[in-house]
Amino acid sequence: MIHAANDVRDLCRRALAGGLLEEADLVTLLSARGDAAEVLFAAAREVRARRFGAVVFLYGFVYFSTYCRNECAFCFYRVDNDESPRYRKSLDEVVSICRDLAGSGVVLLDLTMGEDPVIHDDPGYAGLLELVAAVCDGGGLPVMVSPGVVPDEVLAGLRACGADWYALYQETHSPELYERLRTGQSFAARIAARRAARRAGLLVEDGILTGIGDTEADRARSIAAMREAAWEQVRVMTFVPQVGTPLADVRPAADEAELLAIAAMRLAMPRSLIPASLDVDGIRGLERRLNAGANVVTSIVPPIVGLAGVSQAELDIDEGRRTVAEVLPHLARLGLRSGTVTEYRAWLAAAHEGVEVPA
Ligand code: SAM
Ligand code: MD0
Ligand code: SF4
Repeated sequence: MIHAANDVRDLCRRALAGGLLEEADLVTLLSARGDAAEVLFAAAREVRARRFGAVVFLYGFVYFSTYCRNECAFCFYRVDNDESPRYRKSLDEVVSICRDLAGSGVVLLDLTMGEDPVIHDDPGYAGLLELVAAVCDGGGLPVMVSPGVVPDEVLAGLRACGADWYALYQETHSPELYERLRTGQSFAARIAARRAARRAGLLVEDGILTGIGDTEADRARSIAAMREAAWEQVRVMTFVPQVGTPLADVRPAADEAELLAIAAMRLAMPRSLIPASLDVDGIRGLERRLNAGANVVTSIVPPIVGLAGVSQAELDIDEGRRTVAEVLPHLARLGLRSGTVTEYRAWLAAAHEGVEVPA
């Protein structure tokens, strides 16, 4: 144990000095417990401070269609689940929600959908492109799109409409585990879609799930794979069991593995944006994730308008606790502040150029 704590300390020192962490080193970091974990979190905060200062970016989340043709084992919105709320917001509704979110102080709008057959069966994806164009024109903010796997031309179309980001999470970079999670969906096609998005000029977010049969070795492999690809944003979320799904009875995991993975990603990918999602444990889980080295808060959802989260469909939403106003005091308590749209646009411009913005 003492041996492990010293190993973690050495690895953190190496990372802070700019050295490379091998996959085996990542396993050591992901195995840290107690004091060793605290050392890791402190190093992750130091790396974040050097690159980003006190700035944290706040992202608005709009789940505009909850219909889906897929059957991901972990997801509340898988096709055959009749317990999940299904809705499809109109273009006007989405534009108006985005305008309100923009007014509330977020710096990005994340337009997310299930693989809704109405949208995916339209060969040109005209409806999706029209929606994204309307939000890009109307919201005045950078836009991320999370539509699932779409053809290469559609990725180019999204960029042409003004989107900055494509989010598509592999969940795991271990093919056998992937097959159990995203049953019936091609592992290779998902990887290829992210690559095509980059070729189309979009910034890319990849991510993993934990607490779902993954081991430290699986997570280390994912982190190494995401580093190799140099994705601009990388995330980890703890699996939240969902009623009406095959994994409904899995015992929910605590958030330690997620926190360790956030910190290990921060050391391995100092330049990347790393979210603390409100969609796992709501507002009460926020400070722990920021203390592990996250520098983005995602899943800020406007109350009242009937929008759902993904892994926490309702948690904190209607009570207005997933809002900018609720997030700000937590940032302040940790000596952090929310980044402005101007700061965020500067970061995006540099990322599109492939250069780094000095903190
Ligand atoms: N349908 C698109 C897709 O799957 O790419 C876009 C939705 S994407 C935002 C949904 C993501 O939320 C998944 O990739 C997964 O990482 C995460 N997620 C879904 N259900 C979850 C759950 N029960 N617990 C934790 N994370 C979950
Ligand atoms: C989140 N619920 O940020 C959202 C979602 C999709 N790009 C993001 C998983 O936690
Ligand atoms: Fe559909 Fe996405 Fe849920 Fe999978 S994770 S079932 S693709 S909404």
